[in-house]
Amino acid sequence: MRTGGRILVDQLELNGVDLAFCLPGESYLPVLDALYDSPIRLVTCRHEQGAANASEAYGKLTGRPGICLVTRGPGATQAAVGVHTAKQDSSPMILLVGQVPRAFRGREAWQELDYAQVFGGIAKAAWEVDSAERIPEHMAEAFSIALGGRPGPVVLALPEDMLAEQADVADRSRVEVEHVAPRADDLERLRELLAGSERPLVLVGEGGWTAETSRDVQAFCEANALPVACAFRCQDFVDNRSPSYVGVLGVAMDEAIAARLRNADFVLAIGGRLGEVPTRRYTLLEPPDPRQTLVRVHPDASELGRVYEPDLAVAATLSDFAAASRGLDPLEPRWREWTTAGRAEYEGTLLHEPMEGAVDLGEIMAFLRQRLPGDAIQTCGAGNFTVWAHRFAQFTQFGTQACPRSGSMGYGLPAAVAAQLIHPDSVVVCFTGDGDFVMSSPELATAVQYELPIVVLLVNNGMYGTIRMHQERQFPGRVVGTDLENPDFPALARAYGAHGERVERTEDFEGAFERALGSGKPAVLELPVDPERISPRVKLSELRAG
Ligand SMILES: Cc1ncc(C[n+]2csc(CCOP(=O)(O)OP(=O)(O)O)c2C)c(N)n1
Ligand SMILES: [Mg+2]
Repeated sequence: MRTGGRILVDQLELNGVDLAFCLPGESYLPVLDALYDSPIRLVTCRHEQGAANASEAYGKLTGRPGICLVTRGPGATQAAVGVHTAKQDSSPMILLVGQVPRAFRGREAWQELDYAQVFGGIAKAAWEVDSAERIPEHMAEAFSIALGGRPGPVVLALPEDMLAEQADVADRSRVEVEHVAPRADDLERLRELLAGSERPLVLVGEGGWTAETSRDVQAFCEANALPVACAFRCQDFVDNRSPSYVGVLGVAMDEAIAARLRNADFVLAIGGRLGEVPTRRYTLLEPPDPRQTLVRVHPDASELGRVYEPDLAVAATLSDFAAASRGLDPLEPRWREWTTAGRAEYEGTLLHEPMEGAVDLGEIMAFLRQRLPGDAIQTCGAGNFTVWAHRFAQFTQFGTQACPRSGSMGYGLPAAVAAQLIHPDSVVVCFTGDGDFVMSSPELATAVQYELPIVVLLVNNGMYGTIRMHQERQFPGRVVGTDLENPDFPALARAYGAHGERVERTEDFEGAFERALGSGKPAVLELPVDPERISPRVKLSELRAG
């Protein structure tokens, strides 16, 4: 006989869970108690937003579901942002929520919510487990749904009396996702369509990517001299130094890569969602039947015909497709010049315009490109500072970018906490803004408590810069709601027990960065920047002038 809490934790263990993020609540004490005896490392966060974002990042970095435990009502609603990101970003995640006792259900008891309803439109699936005996069955289903097809978040509500109940039930086995290989005739058709093209482009995105998938896709692209672009915040899917890599289809997209997608006559989209961002608001690829010949590869058949009508739809696990494509006889590339030109354009985007003020983010990013080891992990939230962080970074290994494709502020710090826990020996850099940082700064306490030496680079322009940029563009000079009065960030960092410094000049950055790494503690380096340079190629005064 085991309690519901014990049965649940046993299912986590046999599914290989080694780390879980929580904010405790009295609604799931039997689960916490079972974790007391478990090898699973339980990391206590300071806000459910942080716990949920950290577990989302765990799912993104490991490919196995991130586990998040929160209490009912207020805990669950605060965790919702991480569930939303896991959905938009196709990351496997399981949110476990305490629930009122079964006998009180439907009375709007204290902190009661109907989780299936609340999360129905956010998660991939959400339901309530109502007997301890069926926990193994429900957990197996939760893992299958989180990992299968297009990965995503699952929410399970756990009535507190059910967790305390004893049951005699056998465990299920570890959930593995079935691999679906592409059909031989699909590969043949792909080769034919590609052979008929002159300006092909391969586009890679989320949906069960692995390091092996990266290597195989890159080998396929290089063997055929094909240009490959990454979807927004999937920049670590291909080695950016490859002669085939031509850039990222992200927010603040470079004109050259936008034109390359618009002018392509053939697009092979491996994973990804062909969503609003990589298609630049559905203009570079026009729904429903784009001008480009479209080959769509996705493990989830329901994604294949979404928004766009492909010329060829291939339902396959991305790694199986990648391995099979690598095995295809290479074609004589009529597009070699097209690819070389794309590569040259990409290399051009790494050059930055000098920035106003004493701190030049382009220079700092150029330094980091040289300084950061290949396995360094970069995280961020949302804001214009990310445009520098993405545009001027070069990724060489899969699993080194943990950023929210959902564009959610507050993600970077908890994601850095998760990244450093998973990879204790890697350098973890969190790019953040003055607005973005304050949204999840309590997780600095988590980083201190668990002795995680993450380096936070905090770009301070004294405003919610992204929104100011749009505001000045649409309503020049009418500044409202976007100015920020900020705390003394280095002092705040030190108060948490972290290392804190303000870097006043570009030339001081290197020393400060080395001191941050050398401190062995979480570190916050504030970079005060001139608000005039609102984005790498946009000046505030020019926007205002129209
Ligand atoms: C949770 C959340 N709330 C609001 C927004 C809208 N938003 C996007 S960027 C941004 C400003 C971010 O400010 P900051 O971190 O200072 O970065 P900056 O743009 O100034 O570089 C806001 C408010 C969002 N993306 N996510
Ligand atoms: Mg700002």
